[in-house]
Amino acid sequence: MTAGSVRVVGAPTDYGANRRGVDMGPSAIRYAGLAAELERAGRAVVDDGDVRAPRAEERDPEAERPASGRAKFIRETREVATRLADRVAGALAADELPLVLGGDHSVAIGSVTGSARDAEIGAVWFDAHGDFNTPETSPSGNVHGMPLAAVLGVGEFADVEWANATGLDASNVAIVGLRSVDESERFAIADSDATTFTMSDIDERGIASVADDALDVAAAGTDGVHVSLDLDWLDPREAPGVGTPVRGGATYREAHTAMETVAECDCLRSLDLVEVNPILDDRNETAALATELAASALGKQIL
Ligand code: 6HN
Ligand code: MN
Ligand code: MN
Ligand code: MN
Repeated sequence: MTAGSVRVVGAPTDYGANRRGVDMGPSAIRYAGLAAELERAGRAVVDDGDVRAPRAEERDPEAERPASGRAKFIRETREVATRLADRVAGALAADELPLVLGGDHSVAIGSVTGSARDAEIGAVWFDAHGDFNTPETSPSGNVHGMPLAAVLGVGEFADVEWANATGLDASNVAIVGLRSVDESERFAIADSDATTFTMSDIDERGIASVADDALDVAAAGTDGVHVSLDLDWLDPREAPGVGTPVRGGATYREAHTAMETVAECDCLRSLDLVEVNPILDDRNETAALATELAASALGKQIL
């Protein structure tokens, strides 16, 4: 399943989040040595540059409004998601593995819809958050809290065609590492067929077993799995450069073990590294960690 070459695509957005700076994530991750690290993992790397993303300052966040509720910069999110989906689908058609560099997590609407365009896929979401809000339930109006609901067509997203991933069924979605879920989001997750693993599950069962189960859920009956790695899945002590840090996250070793489980699954179809915010980071260490984790997911061996 795992394709040989990796095609890197940056999506430099920050309007899906409250705090500015995550649009510099793609540069920071490249600067941390992504290509060299992936080459050490035995992968050929093609860098496709960045998709064009409008600057937040030039746009009115409420220029376009959802039918109800709030979704700031939804028009800009659609522009980027549409462009990114084409790039991701193009890489897959060329038998390459798309690696998307965010940007805030709203970019995953593009990577997932692109990955699921011509295939049945599953998805594993490594995240402190559920990303299951809709414009109606969102406490913030920030679209980075909505991408899973969007691609699954939850609530008002049912009618938002550009955001729905045709080849993804909620029964093939697993969320790993949950520890910050909004009240209304909780019901939406419970109502869906998605499988959830909280940090407590990881504490009790160990990450190897949890990651293995999550990948089984996602891979069952599909053509491959999209892995969306939100760096805030990790504990803020390991990954300080994120906009919405939550204490009590995965450790450095747990994160590597999870990504090694991804490599072993031999089911990886596409990968996101999102929410790296260089302004909030400490000497680019979160970006460096993101490159290391990508290498583990793509099969880097110690010996
Ligand atoms: N992320 N649940 C909060 C919200 O505003 O909807 C936080 C979302 C964070 C999303 O980190 O990708
Ligand atoms: Mn997220
Ligand atoms: Mn998150
Ligand atoms: Mn299916």
